[in-house]
Amino acid sequence: MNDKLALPVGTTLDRFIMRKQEDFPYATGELSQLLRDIALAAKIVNREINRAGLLDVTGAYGNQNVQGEEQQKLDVIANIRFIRALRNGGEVCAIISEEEEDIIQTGNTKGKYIVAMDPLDGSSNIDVNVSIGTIFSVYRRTSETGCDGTLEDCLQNGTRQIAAGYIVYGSSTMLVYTTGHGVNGFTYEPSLGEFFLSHPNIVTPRTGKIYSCNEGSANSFPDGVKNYLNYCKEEGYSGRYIGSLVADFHRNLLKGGVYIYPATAKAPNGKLRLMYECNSLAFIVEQAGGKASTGTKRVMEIEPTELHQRCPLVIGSAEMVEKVEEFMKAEALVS
Ligand code: AHM
Ligand code: MG
Repeated sequence: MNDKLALPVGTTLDRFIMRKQEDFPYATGELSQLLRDIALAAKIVNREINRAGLLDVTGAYGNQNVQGEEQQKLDVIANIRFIRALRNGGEVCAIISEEEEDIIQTGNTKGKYIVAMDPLDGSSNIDVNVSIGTIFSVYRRTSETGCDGTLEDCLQNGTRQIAAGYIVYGSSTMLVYTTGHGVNGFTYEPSLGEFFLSHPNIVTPRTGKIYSCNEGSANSFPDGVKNYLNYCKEEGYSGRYIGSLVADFHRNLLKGGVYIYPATAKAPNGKLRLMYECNSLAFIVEQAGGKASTGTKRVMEIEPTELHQRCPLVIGSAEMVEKVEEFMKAEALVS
């Protein structure tokens, strides 16, 4: 018999989540259920994305989201799928979504958790077959159960996350998540309809040779970032920018690198959203040994004041993020 056939099939996401639950002595299984609900929605969204060229789901929906950006049909579909899965699961009382201005109350007033999510990030890439992703963070509510989630429940800083993850819909579909005990990655096997553990205990390299930013906006980057980009070129680093945060982040997480979306003239506070883009990836990168900064301070320590707040983001290999901070600091001293 072929030796490979004698090997076990592998660890499914469900089994992994169950095993991890046993590591927490008082876990009641609610967070495990919540993670499984997210995985279920991810499978459904993955199916829709894979059919994107065949069905009439690409292109603009003729609507704009709360940030005034063009909403794609798949954004809307993904938003509906994730909300439905979380509502049906029963563990989540309120959701913040990039696609909706206000807090979404699920009606599960007994739910202990809050989810912040970008249901489909990088959506301008859908029509051209480029990787896109879902990003999420989970918080425990601070208010008593029995009523709707409150604004205070939703506006907790990133250090209070109890789980975060992303799904990258790419050459294969992967779900990567942390509950604060390291980072694990699962690859989707479509014929079996299961995610399998493929990247256990992800540790990001201390440094790398990839920098990722939209250099088209470089004229309006802070001088510290401009100087850092010159340094990257002198060092012979590679520039890699997909324009899909999850995909750029995922590559840099595995290979080592830094992703930078600083303040620009067009986006004076940066473009990316604190609650469901920056904080979620910050938790993951820190758990993998990397760093996430605004260029001057740790992202996860920002006290949020608005649901859709933006912040500059420098994220990736620890030494590269520190180097950007050094350049920013040097420039602040000069001016
Ligand atoms: P979105 O949430 O509207 O999809 O915007 C976020 C995306 C990120 O995925 C990506 O890194 C960034 O916007 C690209 O922005 P730009 O085109 O300004 O480089
Ligand atoms: Mg987004």
